[in-house]
Amino acid sequence: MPTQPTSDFRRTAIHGLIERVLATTPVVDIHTHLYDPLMDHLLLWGIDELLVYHYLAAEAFRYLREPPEKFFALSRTEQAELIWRELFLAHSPVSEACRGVLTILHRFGLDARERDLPALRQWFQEWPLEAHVHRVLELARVARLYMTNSPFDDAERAIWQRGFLRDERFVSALRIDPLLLDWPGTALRLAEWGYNVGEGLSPQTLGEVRRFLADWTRRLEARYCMVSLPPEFVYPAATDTARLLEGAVLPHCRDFNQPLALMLGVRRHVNPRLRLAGDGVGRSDLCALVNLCDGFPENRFAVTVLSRENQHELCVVARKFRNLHVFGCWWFTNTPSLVEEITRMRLELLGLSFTPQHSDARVLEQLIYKFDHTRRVLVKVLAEKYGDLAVAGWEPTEAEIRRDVTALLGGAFEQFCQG
Ligand code: HDL
Ligand code: ZN
Repeated sequence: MPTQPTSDFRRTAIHGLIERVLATTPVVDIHTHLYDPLMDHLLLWGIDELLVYHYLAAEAFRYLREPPEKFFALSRTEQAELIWRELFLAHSPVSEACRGVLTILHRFGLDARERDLPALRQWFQEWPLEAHVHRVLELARVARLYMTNSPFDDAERAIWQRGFLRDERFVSALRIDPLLLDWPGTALRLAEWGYNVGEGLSPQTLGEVRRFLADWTRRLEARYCMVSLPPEFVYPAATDTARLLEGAVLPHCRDFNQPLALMLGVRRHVNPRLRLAGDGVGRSDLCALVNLCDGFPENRFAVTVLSRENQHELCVVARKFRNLHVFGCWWFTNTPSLVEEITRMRLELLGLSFTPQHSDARVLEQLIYKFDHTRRVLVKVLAEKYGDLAVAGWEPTEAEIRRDVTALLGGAFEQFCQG
């Protein structure tokens, strides 16, 4: 009987295998705020946009004495200079958002230690966008990404109505927050756009809302509908939101065989003076999610929650309903300590039937850091889990690990989308 290698030796061997598989398996990024490069100037990229990202702005405001309004009156370049000074020069850039900027620069082979922002700016400006997009997706090993597309954004709506040659690496998702959260205001806009809707949610109006959703799903070739909802969201309820979900959005998703993505727990404009950086978080009542999954078994729900306190309960709800797919460590939970805690919990409760991360990137190059940091945590947690299997006598093969990782990095989500 050959002597069994020690469990430490096995764990080390498995760690190396997991590292190789994660480094070479492309990811499908299922939620971003990036845009097809041909959508005019909606796609943000370059060092100034990276530095003025609202995650860093929020952290810089904690050091600045001037009011936020004064910051926003500055040019992008001046805002970037100020954030660079406060978060990188006057204080060490230890936060996850700052670390992300350094990871990006490092992966491009740039030496941030020179602390020379003008030189960094010059480097980014030398690249034609098409080549830069290709290189970023290569470095991040992102096969394709899902955009957040809103017909309610005037600039974006005009681009879709004009039409453009699509880049198949940039997939569309239809964002419908104004429809579900501000029906009175949205009813006026739909009427302007030729949909015969009244403020009352009559069958006729709900039919026209479905026509609006169908028109835009076809125009965008959108793969799913998405909405973010506040902690106070409850279902069932005598609200416009509930009525529109039941009478228009969920029937639409069934008609188009698409999941509805719910992002729960965002408290908008906690400090409106900080603009995009001013949103907060609250614990959601996940009974609403139970009632939706239970009440609409023909619908599929892809769900992420913003509150750390909701994460365990979300896993338990997902164990009850196979029409629920859990995804991402969203926004304030996208920190190494919480990604590790949440991913370990999900593996232990859900096995491989979830999607650990999406980037939520707003600036192109963020794909590099968001997935570099995610892969590091995944290596650690997956090596631990597969090592546990090996110690229990179940030696995973490379093919099995590659199959599992492909599922975790977007494969399971796209299968969930197909129903
Ligand atoms: O609502 C959302 O999709 C959030 O991701 C917000 O866009 C938020 O501002 C964000 O960028 N979080 O990462
Ligand atoms: Zn987002």
